[in-house]
Amino acid sequence: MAAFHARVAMMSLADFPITTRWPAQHPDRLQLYSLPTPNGVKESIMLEEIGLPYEPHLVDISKNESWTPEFLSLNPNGKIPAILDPDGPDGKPLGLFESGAILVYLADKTGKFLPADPARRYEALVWVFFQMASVGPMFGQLGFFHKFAGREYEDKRPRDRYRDESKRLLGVLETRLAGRQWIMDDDYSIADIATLGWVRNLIGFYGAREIVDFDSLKHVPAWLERGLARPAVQRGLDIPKRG
Ligand SMILES: N[C@@H](CCC(=O)N[C@@H](CS)C(=O)NCC(=O)O)C(=O)O
Repeated sequence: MAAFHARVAMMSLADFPITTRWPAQHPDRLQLYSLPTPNGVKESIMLEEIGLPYEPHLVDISKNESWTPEFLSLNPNGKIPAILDPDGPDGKPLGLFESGAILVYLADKTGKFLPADPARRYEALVWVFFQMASVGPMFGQLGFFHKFAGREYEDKRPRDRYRDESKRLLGVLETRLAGRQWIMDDDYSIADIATLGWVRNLIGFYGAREIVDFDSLKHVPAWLERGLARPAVQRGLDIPKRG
């Protein structure tokens, strides 16, 4: 036990294999390993919003860089985003993956964008989990079957299934946002940050605007516009810059 503690205490960023492939120019700053995809931009938007100094590293998933041993040493699930915070709990470095967990960590670290009141905190987390477990996976599958390789499949039932489920989820958001500026009323939160990029991507890059009847909605489009008007969101959508 004592030996373990001594080892942890001595750890610096250089002890994390990911830094051999993506070296830290500023080892005192939080390191972000990402790409501006709907999951990746959650963290760049959050980091821009909170103003914490950080160093972004581009992980090119089209070149399978997230499956390299160096990346897998930080995220065994082989997917962006991941972070390494040199100043984690007790001042020790902390590595994290899973975009929702990273958002919660950054919110707790800075006391921003997650309500402090316990009941409201859990309510906000419900919507973060709703994005993580439903919006992201369903919209992502619709992207595959509507825009990417799955488009060629003759059998349209998978596409239709994810289209219907995506539409249904947009309806849930529509109801939640009726009479609200943000998902948590006047509190812009990590629930919005988690979800904005996915809705933008669904109707933009995935080209699914018509098939999910986006223009029949009122509150979701207005919320999206409000979100996209935030300067930190605009900056975050382009970080790390694609090579
Ligand atoms: N549940 C994960 C999902 C992350 C994820 O799916 N990342 C995608 C990009 S948006 C990725 O890295 N894909 C690369 C691959 O699968 O090869 C999270 O939220 O962090």
